[in-house]
Amino acid sequence: MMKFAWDSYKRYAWGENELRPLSKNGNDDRTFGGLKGASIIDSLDTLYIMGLDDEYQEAKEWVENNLKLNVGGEASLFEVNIRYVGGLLSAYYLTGEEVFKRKAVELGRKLLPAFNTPTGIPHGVVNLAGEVRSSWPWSSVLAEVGTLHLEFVHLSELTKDSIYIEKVMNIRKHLNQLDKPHGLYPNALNPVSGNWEQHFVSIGALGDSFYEYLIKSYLMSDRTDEEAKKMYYDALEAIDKNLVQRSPGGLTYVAEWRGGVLDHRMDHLACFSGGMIGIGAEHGGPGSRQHQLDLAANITHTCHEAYRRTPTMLGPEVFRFDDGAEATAPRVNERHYLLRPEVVESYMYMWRLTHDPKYRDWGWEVLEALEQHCRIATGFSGVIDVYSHMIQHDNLQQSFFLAETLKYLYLLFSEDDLLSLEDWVFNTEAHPLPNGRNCPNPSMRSR
Ligand code: DMJ
Repeated sequence: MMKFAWDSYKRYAWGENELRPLSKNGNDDRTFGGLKGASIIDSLDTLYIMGLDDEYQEAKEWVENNLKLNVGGEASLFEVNIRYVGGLLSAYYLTGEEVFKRKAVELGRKLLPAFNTPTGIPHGVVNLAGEVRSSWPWSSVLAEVGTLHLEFVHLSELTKDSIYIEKVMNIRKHLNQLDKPHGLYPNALNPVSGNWEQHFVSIGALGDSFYEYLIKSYLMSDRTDEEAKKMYYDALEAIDKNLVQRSPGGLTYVAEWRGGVLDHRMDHLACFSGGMIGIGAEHGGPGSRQHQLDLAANITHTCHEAYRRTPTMLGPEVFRFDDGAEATAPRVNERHYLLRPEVVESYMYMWRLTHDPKYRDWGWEVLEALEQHCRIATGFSGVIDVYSHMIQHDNLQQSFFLAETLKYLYLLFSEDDLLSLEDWVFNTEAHPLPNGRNCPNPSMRSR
């Protein structure tokens, strides 16, 4: 599947950010400013661990000769960090090739102007030409400002320049000292005043990877980062108390919170939380371990149900638990599947943690559904309505499909020592970074 996705991208969209398989061309969305080749950067480590050596060499050569960083354009700080910086760092740690480190560091430096705000809470958009924005038309998003830590710690380690760590520690300290409604973190804050902008809380879109980076910062520090640990378990306790619900049919889900009122829906994005809560369960203290493992398993089960209750066996973008809905998507505009990874991500973590064969069975179901409904002659594509037998494709092979969905599926069916969870921490785009004991010394030069 990876080879087919790669060959299709190469054939129709080489050097562009993503493949549009129906129209057989590239996707020139401006998320990355003037940066190109997002699918190549996102694929480097996947190709490498899968032993697709020729393809990995093509990708590496493209980075050496064609990845231009002296580009302008307004880019998403979050997306450039998780895909480009994370992808290049991970390729460096896996292969030891200096070119990846050089490019990661050069790009990391270009992200720093985003932090020139009165509070140091970065703006979500960064001008890659280095121009500083004079106004902040939008608020900063929790998941975006909270999903820099893993990569920035490594940038400081590699450059011996503490500026990156200082930037992310400032964000963390700021978030830590803010008042939180019921201990919950709202999803938006103002980079000028530093205050919350509204009281919308979610572990799906806009919130998700903030929580993930807290527990992973603790794990990546070789379990020394006590501040991250405390913030994670406090946040999880508040989520458990205020957001975790049980449907009439017995499904556990994590609702959203709008100024104190629960919205009984879950984003597909929120399904990453099964895996996150699973890897955190080990470290929260003996009293909470089993409870957190059960919560992780129950959420993962619910996400599987969201897939199982569609005729395509692919899950919708949003599923609801109100007006008689139970992990289904009554609204037509919430029924798409974008090749997202979060459900197989949780299957992979839960498999590694429990070795319960059901997680491999569930992963296989997804693999078959992808082959049946998302594979077309010219690549893989998302689908517009997972409840329809008449499949309509969305014409996009997302770069995270190569970085995450296929990598997590591969790891689900590999031995546990391939990118072992002891030694590696995956960034939110599934790019593995070495944990404290191995950091920053490249330790996996052979597969
Ligand atoms: C990825 O880019 C990352 O996993 C991010 O944290 C959330 N969304 C996509 C995949 O769905």
